[in-house]
Formats: sequence, C-alpha cells, structure tokens
Amino acid sequence: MDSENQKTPLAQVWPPEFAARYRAAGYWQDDTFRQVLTGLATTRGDAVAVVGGDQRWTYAELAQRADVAAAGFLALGLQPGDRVLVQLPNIPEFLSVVFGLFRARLIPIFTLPAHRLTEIVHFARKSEASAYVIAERHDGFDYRPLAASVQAEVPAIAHVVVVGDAGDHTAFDSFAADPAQLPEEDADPSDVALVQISGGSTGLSKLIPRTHNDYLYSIRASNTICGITPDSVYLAALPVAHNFPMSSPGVFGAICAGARVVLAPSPTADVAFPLIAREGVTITGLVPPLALLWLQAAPKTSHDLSSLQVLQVGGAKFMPESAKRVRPVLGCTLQQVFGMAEGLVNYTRLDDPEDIITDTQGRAICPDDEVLILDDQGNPVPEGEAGNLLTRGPYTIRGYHDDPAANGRSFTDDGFYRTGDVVKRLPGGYLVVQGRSTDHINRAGEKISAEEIEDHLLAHPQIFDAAVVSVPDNFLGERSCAFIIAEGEAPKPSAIKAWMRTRDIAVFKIPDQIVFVDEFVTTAVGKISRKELRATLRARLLEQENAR
Ligand code: OOB
Repeated sequence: MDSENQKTPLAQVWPPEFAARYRAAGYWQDDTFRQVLTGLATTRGDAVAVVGGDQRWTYAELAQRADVAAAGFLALGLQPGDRVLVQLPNIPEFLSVVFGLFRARLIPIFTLPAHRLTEIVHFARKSEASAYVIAERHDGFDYRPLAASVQAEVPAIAHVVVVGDAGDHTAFDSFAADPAQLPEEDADPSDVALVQISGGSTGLSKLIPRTHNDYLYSIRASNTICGITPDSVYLAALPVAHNFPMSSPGVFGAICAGARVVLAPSPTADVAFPLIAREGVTITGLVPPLALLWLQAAPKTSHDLSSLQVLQVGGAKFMPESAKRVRPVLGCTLQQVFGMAEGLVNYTRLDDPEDIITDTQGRAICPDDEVLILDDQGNPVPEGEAGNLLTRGPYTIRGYHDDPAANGRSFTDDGFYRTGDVVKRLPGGYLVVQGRSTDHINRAGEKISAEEIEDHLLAHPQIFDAAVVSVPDNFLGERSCAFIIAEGEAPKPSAIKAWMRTRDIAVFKIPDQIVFVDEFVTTAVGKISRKELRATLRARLLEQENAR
C-alpha cells in the first residue's frame, strides 16, 4: 500500500477559478522540477551547473547524480509522496539530493543547518517524515548524533542518509540502485514539490507546502526580473535551504536558466570574495548585516570583484544610508528583495531610479499579486500611509500544512495571507517596510518567535515569567531581549544563556540580552495581553537606553 495513505495529505490548493486564471495568464506552465532538469541535461549537458568545494558538475552530471540519488532513495523503501527532512549546508550534494527527491516524487522538507533536536523533532512529527538527510558535519557540528537522537524520539524516521562518513547511518555515496529501474511516472505539476519552514511569529514554525507550478513560476519570473541568463553565475552565500537564496531567484533560478551556481561554505567576505573573483560571479544575495560587512571589506580587498553586476539584499530591512553605499563601493547594482517563504516576493527592478532602489523594498513580481494595505479595522489606507500588508496571488500559499488554528489567524476567509508586515505603498506599487504587527524578532534575517522562546524560558525552574522582545541593533538590525521575573533568587544571565543552550535549539534563538524585572505591568483589571506587555517592556528599555 502507498504509505502516503495513512498520512495527513500534503497539498496546496487554489480555488478553481484562480487556478484557471493563473494558467490562462501563463504563470503556471504545468511542468515539474524533474522536467526542467531533464531538459537542461539535453540542451546544456556540457555546461557547468554547480561548483562547490573541489567539485564542478555539468548539467548532464547533475541529472545523472540526481537519478542515482532517486533510485537510492526508492531502494530504501521510500514511497512516492513520502516526506524527507533535508538538512544540508551549501554543498553540491544539496542539489543532487533535492533533484533526486524530485525525480523519485519524494518531498523535501527544508530545515536550516542551524536547527537542532527540538526543531528537527517538531518538523519530523509535523511532516510525518520517513527519512532525514544530513551532512556528516558543518561548521564544527557533527550531525550524526543529532540524527540518532531524532530517530530515538521519532521512530517513523526509518532512514538517516549522510553525505560524508555515515557512521551508523546510510551513506549517500553508497547509493547503488540502477536508475534504469526508476519509475517513469512524474509528479503532477499541481502537487506539492517541497516544503519550506515559516519564520514563525506565534509558537513553533509552520510548514509551507509549495507546488511545482507556483514555485517554478516565482523562480522563472524572478529570473526575468533579476536578469538571469545562461551566462549568469549565482553565488549562494546564504544557506541555500532558505527561500531567498533558493528561489529569489537563487540556486533554483540559476539552474532553471541553465546558468551556474557557485556554493560558498560561508558568507563572509574572506570566503566569498575569492570565489567571486575565481568564478566570475555576476549576482548574489545577502542579508543586511552581511552586506555591511562586505561594504567594509571591499575597499581593502585584493580580489577582483568587477564581475559582480547585482547585489541583492533582503530578509530584513536594509537602511537607505547603507543602501546608498552599494554602487560606489562595490560598483554594482543593488536590488532590494522583500519576500516571504509563504510566497509574495518584491524586488526593486535593476533599471529603477537610484532613489527607488535605495529607499524602497521593491514591488511585487506579478501583475496578479494582489496587495492590500489595511488599517487595523480592515479598511484600505490612503497611498503613502502605513498599514497591514495582506496578499494573494499565483505563488502565495492559501494555507499552512495541517494547522487550522494558524490558518484561521494568518489567512482571511477569501484567501489573503496576513503577512504581519506593516508597509506603505508608493506610486508604482513600490513598498516601504515600516515594521510589523506580529511579535517576532528579525535577527539578521533569522526570524525568531517571541512565544517559542518564552516557552523555553518558562521551563527553567528559577523563572517565574518571561517576555521576549526585539530591540533595535546597529549591526543585527534587531536583537532579542528576554525580560525575566525570577522565582526566588535570580540566576546570572550567563547561566540562563548556558541553560538555553541545553534546550537543543538553533543558537540564533538564544536571547542576546537578559533583563531581570520584579514584576510585569498590569492594568487596572489586572490583565494585559502578551502583545501589549512586550510593547511596554520594549518601550521602557529603549527609554532607558536613550537616557544613558
Ligand atoms: C524571507 O523570508 P522569511 O519567510 O524568512 O521571512 C519573511 C519576513 C517578511 O514577512 C518580513 O517580515 C521580513 O521577513 N523581510 C523583510 C525583508 N525581506 C523579508 N523586512 C524588511 N525588508 C526586507 N527586504 O526573508 C525572504 C524570502 C524570499 C526573498 C527574500 C526574503
């Protein structure tokens, strides 16, 4: 029996009239990732597709490696429709694994290299995954014991596949099944191709199912907007599992165009600059803090960065004063990217006037991206005024996987996604991000749910109550600050941080700052929402800092 049958169906469905419109307009082309790669293996077989470490694979080689991977995954006993957690850094095998999964009609769930046991177990359970693909180690961390712990907690993870020395697990390199035995059948283009992870503003991260049709559309349209041609060379500096370097236009954009992907093991200037010079990189994407570091390093570098035509910056707000420095310092065009794993992506266009490029976060990809900017009562605000951003369109999901409560909060009855971002719209549809209405911390582009961190803190025996807020930070954009009421004697902040490290969560979620308080504000009736509480605490902290 198809094991898919016992699982919560993984689907993403648009109402038929919308689906018909998106097809008629040519956005959805009813093809699949497998078809894309197969086509390129024929038309651009000898062109280099991916460069990483000491490996350089052509399109023909990538397609062949993907077939071997597909046959290997199926030989493990995985069934089409099964979900597979993928936690890989920027290595070429990321692409052979993922295109192998596509070829076998298995569904990758993209986790970040920074995720640890707590998060992986949540993703494994929520996605009902059957397998987990890791690299032996990355950044000094050995993923094999982590995988063993995940399996101990979630026995449904029947297979752990390791790129590198597998230890007790299955070696990716040992896959030896014959691709000639692969089933011919391909995925339906309306099927879910892959699952992205939400930044998560309330509680734990949610699963974002993306279909072949919707994701491929966003990638192809991004290629057009970002000027990707077969001659482009895209440097993946950020972790490729994230939606921005994956699809805006990212590694998938470069692959879909028959261009070249260069994978950087780290996004720092000392690693990236030599790669730019050696490979003739034409475009890359960064989060604002990294862009600042590159701006600092560029004037002093001996590496030739002249091939770089476009520097994309996104994931968090890039301040206009920094944005203005990109062209003079790096000699390339800045492109601001304001997107979300749920769908909508806005870009400044390469030929936009300089003030649009430096002062706005761009405009939506598609004429059929419906963008609403509403006040708290749900009424449209006048152009130029700040309001809540809601959106609906050909590549924005209509719901998270298996989460009715989150869907009730995050989507309107008529299918608009409430982004949680507060923006204003300028003439021409350009958006300027002003802030957000939800309580998450955007720490250098990494999204942290205040609620999730509070929950961890509350598990500490000496913590009576906790509220986590974002605080403006010159370098990170925002940092996290935890206000804590101690139970009895207050532990040292360093002890709380050390204890948080034992919670097996991504390191970026550990509070940057800890402030002990005697009590939280209350109102006359004694009740205050978490949201108001966080706002009050943040305001107080900023007041104190400004007074200093
Ligand atoms: C990208 O995706 P996510 O899912 O990690 O985070 C989405 C959120 C947005 O709702 C917004 O709050 C924030 O990240 N954001 C920005 C921004 N880009 C994203 N805030 C201000 N300025 C920007 N340029 O972060 C993402 C996905 C695809 C492309 C680019 C970024």
